[in-house]
Amino acid sequence: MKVKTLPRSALAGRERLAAGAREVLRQNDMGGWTRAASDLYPHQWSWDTGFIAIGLASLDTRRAARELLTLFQHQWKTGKVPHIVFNPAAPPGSYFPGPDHWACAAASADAPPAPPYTSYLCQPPTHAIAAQRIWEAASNGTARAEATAFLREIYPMLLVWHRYLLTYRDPEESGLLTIYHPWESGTDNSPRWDAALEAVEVGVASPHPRYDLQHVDDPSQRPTDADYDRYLWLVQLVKRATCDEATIYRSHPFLVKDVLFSAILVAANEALLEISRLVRASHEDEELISSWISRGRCGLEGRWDPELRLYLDYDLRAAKPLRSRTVAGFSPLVAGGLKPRRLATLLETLRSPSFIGYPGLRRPLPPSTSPEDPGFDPRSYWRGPLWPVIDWLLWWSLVRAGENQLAARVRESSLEQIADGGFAEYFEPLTGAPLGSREQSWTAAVVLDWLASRPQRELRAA
Ligand code: 2M8
Repeated sequence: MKVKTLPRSALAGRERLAAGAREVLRQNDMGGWTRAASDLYPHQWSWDTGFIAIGLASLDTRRAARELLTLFQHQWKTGKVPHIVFNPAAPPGSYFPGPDHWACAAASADAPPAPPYTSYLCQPPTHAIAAQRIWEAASNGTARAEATAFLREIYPMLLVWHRYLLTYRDPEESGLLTIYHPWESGTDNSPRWDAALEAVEVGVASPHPRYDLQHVDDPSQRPTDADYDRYLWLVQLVKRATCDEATIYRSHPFLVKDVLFSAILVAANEALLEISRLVRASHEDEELISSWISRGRCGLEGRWDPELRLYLDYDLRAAKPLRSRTVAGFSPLVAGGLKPRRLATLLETLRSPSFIGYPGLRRPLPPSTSPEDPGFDPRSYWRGPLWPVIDWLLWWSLVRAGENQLAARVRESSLEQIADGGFAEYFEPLTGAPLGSREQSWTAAVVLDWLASRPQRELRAA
């Protein structure tokens, strides 16, 4: 099959885009780790780090490896990788809740030495996927040898991280992971969590500043004060439970099985399985990781909703599915291994007017929340806007599923959107307007990965 070459003007456009992406990552580089964004997010975030390392892999595999290793220096004794590692040099008043708010985590016997302080929540495990990508990108002799040494170093840390998730966050062995807070999902104010949050009785929380609102054009792009009341109350409850997982599991009012988190863990376990072979880990490790993959796929399959034709999260407290139509409904695509008929049905939903086929979309990309969902808001954060990082996950999953045409369309549309609107955190789906932070590291990172010889990879996978 012939690879189509781009006209000269398009190539120049791509080069400009790549240069812009490199510049965003350079500006946000704090020496060994990258802040999620220049003003809004001056710290290191866990799942952002995975995506950032994927982007850096196409520039410098050694630097990309360091990005992950820096994060894993702050791994908890339980294996948990904290959702934020706080930058001690960030100016006070730059982010709330900042290090002082979470400092009590240092009191837990499981916490790593502080400072720097960490949060006591976690986020989806993108890290093994990034580690595998770094090894793939290191193609010449020295870089390959270094990347193999890096895999040997990070493998045990990844293994205990995944083991933490599969034990503490899935005591039922359901294959689905429990989150304690919408921040753990990474899709903070998504309508996915509305019903479960509504049921939380918020007690007295101390007043909280909204520094985040200084860094966006319009407060409606961020979660509301009422959302923050709930977020901070849930943080306080985890604090009261002294971060003890069994206590949280018994007493916490927000316990939700998150399908996107669970699906990312399945994909990460596939990467970990490959890494275990590369580092010649034991046969028992291989068997264990393979069993985690099957358990995850099986758990996800049970969350299919034949009426919405999507996969749904599950509220453990209310003992019922959370019925909202969001991109998380496509999560098993990320996990892979779908039966052909189910894959076809799921792709029909993706192409339907509920998502990519919605009339009036600026580009054929899936809004984070379906415009047909009552919770849809085209400008509010995870309630409707398009997220390049989600487009990357979708593209990556479609390539893995052999759906190359649709994958290429997602990649091209998302690149076009970023070329027009810049390296924004998210975009308005009806107009394409950039929203949120303007120099978001993971947006730059996915652009770099997309631009690094992608058509060839799609053809190889075909
Ligand atoms: C957003 O979340 C943080 C809280 O963790 C915030 O709004 O302050 C989310 O988009 C999350 O997924 C992301 O990891 C983080 C940093 O980019 O920002």
